[in-house]
Amino acid sequence: MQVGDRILQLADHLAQWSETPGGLTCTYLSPAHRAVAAEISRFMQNAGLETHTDAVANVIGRYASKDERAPTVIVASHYDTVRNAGKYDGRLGILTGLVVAEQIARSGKPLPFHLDLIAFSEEEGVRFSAPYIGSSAIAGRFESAWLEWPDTKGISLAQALREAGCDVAAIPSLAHRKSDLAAYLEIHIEQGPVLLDADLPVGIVTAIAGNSRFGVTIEGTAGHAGTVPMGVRHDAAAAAAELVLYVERRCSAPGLVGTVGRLSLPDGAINVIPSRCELSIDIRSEDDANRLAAVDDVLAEMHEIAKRRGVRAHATLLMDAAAVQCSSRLQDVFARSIGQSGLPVRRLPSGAGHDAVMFDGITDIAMLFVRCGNGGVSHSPLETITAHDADVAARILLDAIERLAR
Ligand code: HGY
Ligand code: MN
Ligand code: MN
Repeated sequence: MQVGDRILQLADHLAQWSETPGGLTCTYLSPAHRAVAAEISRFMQNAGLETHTDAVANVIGRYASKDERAPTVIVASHYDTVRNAGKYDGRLGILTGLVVAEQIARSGKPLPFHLDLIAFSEEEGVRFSAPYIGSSAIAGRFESAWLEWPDTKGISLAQALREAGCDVAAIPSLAHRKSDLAAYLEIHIEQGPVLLDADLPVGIVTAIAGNSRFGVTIEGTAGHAGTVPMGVRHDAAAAAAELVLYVERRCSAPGLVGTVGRLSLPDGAINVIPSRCELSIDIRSEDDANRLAAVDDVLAEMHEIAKRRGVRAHATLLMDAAAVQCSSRLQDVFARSIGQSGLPVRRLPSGAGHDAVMFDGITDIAMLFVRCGNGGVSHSPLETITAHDADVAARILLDAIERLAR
C-alpha cells in the first residue's frame, strides 16, 4: 500500500470516534477524544516509538538519538476537531509524521537529534475557548488561568482534566526549554484553495496570520414581546445583530477577516424580548497593526451600540496571537526537498492558526501545506485530500528530516 493510502486509511479509522452521530466531532477530553488518544498511542507503539501520554493528554512518540543530551526535533499536529469537522485537519500532520517516524525507526538509522512525534490534544479551542492547550503546555505557554475556564456545561478545564485522570500539577513540567529543541515541523492541510488552483500537491508556509478572539456578552432588558413598544426596548439580540454586521463590514477591509462563529440567546423564548446574547468574535490578519486597529474599532462600535440601545456589553479577550514568521532556514530545507522530488516550490501564508505558533521564539518553525480538494473547504465534512498528495507530503517530510540530520 502506498504510504499515502495508509495515511488516508488511518484518518478514516480515527474518524470512527465522534461525539455526534453521522459526523465528526472530537472535542477536548470527551469519551471520543480519549478513545482517539488511546488509538494514536497504539499506532505510535506499533511504529516502534517510545510512547507516553502527558498531563494535558498530548500523545508523544519518541525515536531517540543515541546521544541522550541531543536536542529534539518535533513533528506534530493536533487530534481534536471542530464540530462536524473534516477528517484531516490536524490528523493529517500526526499520521504523516507517524508513517515517516515508523520508516526511520524501522531503518534503525541513527539521528543526531531525538525525533518526537506529538499528537497535540487540543488546538481548536472549541470546548473551553482556551487556544492551543496541548502545544502551549509543551512550549511552556500554558496559562494557569485557563484551568478555571468553564465549558458550556459549567465544567472547568481543571475538573475535566482531573476526571480524565490527568495530573494538573504536572502541567508546568511539560514545558520544553529553547535549548531542548532544534526544530518544529508541521504538516497540515491548507484549508484554502491556493494549492488547488495552482494544481500543486504541497506548498511551504511563509507566515501564520495573527488572531484576536473575544467572548462577548450583551445584556438588555427582558419584556413581553406583545406589549413593549419598539421605541423603548433594550433588545440584546438586536444589539448583537448590529455588532455582527459591523464586524463583517469592518473586516471586509483589505488584509482582514472577521467572523462571529458562536451566537446564542441562552434564555431565549419566542415571546420574550431577549435580555442576554452571547457571541464570539474572531479577527485575523497577517499584519498585526491592521488586526489590532480592527479590534479597536470593533470594540469601540460595540460600546457605541450599547450606549445607543441602552444595553450593557462586555468583551473578554480569549486569544491575542501575533502573526508568526516561519523560519527561512527550515523553509529552505522544505524547498530543497520539494525541488528534489521534481515539484515546483510554492510558498504561501496561512490564514488559519496552527500549533506551530506556540513555538515561535522557542525554536525554528516550518509548516508544509497539503492541497485541499472541494474548492479548499475545511472545518467541514467536505474536507478532502488525495492519497497521492499525502504520499508526496510524507516523502518530503522524510527527506527534510534526513537533511536536518546531515
Ligand atoms: O482557527 C483556526 O485557525 C484553527 O483551525 N484552529
Ligand atoms: Mn482547525
Ligand atoms: Mn488544524
